[in-house]
Amino acid sequence: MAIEKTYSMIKPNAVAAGHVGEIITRFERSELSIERIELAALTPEQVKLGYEEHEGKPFYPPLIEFMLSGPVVKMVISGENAVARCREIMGATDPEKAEPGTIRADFGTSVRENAIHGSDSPESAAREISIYFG
Ligand code: IDP
Ligand code: MG
Repeated sequence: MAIEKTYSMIKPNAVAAGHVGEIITRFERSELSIERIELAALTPEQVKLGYEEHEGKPFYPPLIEFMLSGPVVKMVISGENAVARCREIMGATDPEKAEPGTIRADFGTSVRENAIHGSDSPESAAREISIYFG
């Protein structure tokens, strides 16, 4: 199986609510490794590029505003099938539809404020690592 890297970030609502430790613990207890981690305020340029694929959708403007509303925790996560495995640990986009025990089910407060981001492919991961870590 392929060793991959993925980009993940704990979104502003989960940082503000004090769930960083619990979320990081879930990755530490998984077979994945946290390679890089940093608390940071994103720039508008980073968020617009990071969510470029959603430009023009009704949820895009409030999503950009939300992602700029407070600090996030940026992470590079690696391991076997890291992209898919990270998304399993995160759960579905809508916290109400996410499997119990996933990060989004436990810490997401709405579809928009769903606590965590994870890349959707190795290509997106490389692009997002470059956008967010430079
Ligand atoms: P993903 O984060 O599970 O990959 P995407 O479809 O790529 O989901 O959407 C990116 C982000 O945009 C979501 O994580 C969520 O924060 C937000 N989002 C997606 N769909 C909606 C929606 O219908 N309403 C509000 N926010 C949304
Ligand atoms: Mg996505």
